[in-house]
Amino acid sequence: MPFLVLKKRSLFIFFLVGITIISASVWFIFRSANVPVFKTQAESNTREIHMVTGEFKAKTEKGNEIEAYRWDPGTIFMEKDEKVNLVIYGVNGIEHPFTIEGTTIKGTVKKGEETIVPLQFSKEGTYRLICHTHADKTTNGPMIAYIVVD
Ligand SMILES: [Cu+2]
Repeated sequence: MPFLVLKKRSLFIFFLVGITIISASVWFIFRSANVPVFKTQAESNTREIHMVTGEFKAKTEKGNEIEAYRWDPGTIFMEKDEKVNLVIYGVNGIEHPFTIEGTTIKGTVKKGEETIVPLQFSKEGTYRLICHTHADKTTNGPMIAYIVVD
């Protein structure tokens, strides 16, 4: 009898380990499909701020269609030297290649994908996140968000 109990228990443990490995692999595969711009380690002292790409659309009185792509939220706030992961989810628009003014940070946000942008500023100020496809009203913008660091 003790032998049988032991066998059942080890089978159960084997099953548990199996389930854990399978769910970890599924999680890992799902995560790596998201193609972050910069690889980053999850750190407990890194705050996450979420953003999406959106679109405003309207018709003028003459019947012309006008539209503007937007980062939403359009303004985010962070402390000087604070570590933030800006997680941008592409909803409207196929692609948004961006840079952050005054830095070397650049990347592309694609529809249906999440782009993770690690941020840390040693200087206070307002930094503009600019989409280069929709930079002003002539190109269905301005698609500019403001990162306020103080
Ligand atoms: Cu854009």
